Amino acid sequence: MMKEANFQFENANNKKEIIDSLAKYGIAVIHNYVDKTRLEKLRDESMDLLGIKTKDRLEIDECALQRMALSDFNAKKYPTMSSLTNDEIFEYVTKDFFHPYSNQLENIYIHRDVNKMAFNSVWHIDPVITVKFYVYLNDVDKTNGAFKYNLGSHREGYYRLMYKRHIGDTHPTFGIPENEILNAINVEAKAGSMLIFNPIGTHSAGKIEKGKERSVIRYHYTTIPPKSKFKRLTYKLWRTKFNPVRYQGSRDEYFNIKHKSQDYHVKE
Ligand SMILES: O=C(O)CCC(=O)C(=O)O
Ligand SMILES: [Fe+2]
Repeated sequence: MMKEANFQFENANNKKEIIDSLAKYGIAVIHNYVDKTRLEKLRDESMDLLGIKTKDRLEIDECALQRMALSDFNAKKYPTMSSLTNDEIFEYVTKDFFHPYSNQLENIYIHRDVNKMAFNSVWHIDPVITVKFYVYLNDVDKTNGAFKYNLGSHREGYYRLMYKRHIGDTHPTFGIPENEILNAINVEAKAGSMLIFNPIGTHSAGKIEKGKERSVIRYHYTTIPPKSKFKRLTYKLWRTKFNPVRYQGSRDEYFNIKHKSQDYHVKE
């Protein structure tokens, strides 16, 4: 365990350190980011939205998950949820994370898990490149679903993901065996705390004891890939030294080099 790892912050003032933490550890935690007034509103709007039966709403026992594409999200009806993303930190982090490519807020997720964790409670990496902003709506500790992250695993995660892409494995979530997890941390934090994380690093939702619950809201940002009509044709040249794929890449490759493992050619 990297005990000295500094991925936790008391406020969002030191933005550069926050992005450096995201690059180094795959996660940055800003404690008590959302103040009480905003938190109350965020909670009310989330619970209201969570109650609506949309086509993307999932429900298991008392747990419910609402997943919205930004195009389905009514920003006027949910002003606090929507305006949170106007905070400086969102643009600062996403700009840096995807540099030099453009990015978009693609999805918003809200979920409330009661008595158990219904989703995402095994160690896994997500199958796409995103950066997520994730707010605890109640106080969270190890007994009610503290988020778990394997520090630093996003660097190899990127290469895992590219390997999966290149062998054509498009499974929705890639599980990682427990015995490969070397630097696990639990994010215990108060309501209003914000986690910013890179989900190609190995992570998991924590377990929830009976009688307890956890509510969260998550904003998922993705890149917007440059378009190329020749992409499919030229893919065939992938293993040759003319390798056009190297330059075209895929959507998964379009984010800042500093969030990937940086190797170089060793001279011997
Ligand atoms: O609910 C959680 O704490 C885990 C969520 C998760 O796996 C994700 O956002 O990719
Ligand atoms: Fe995930």
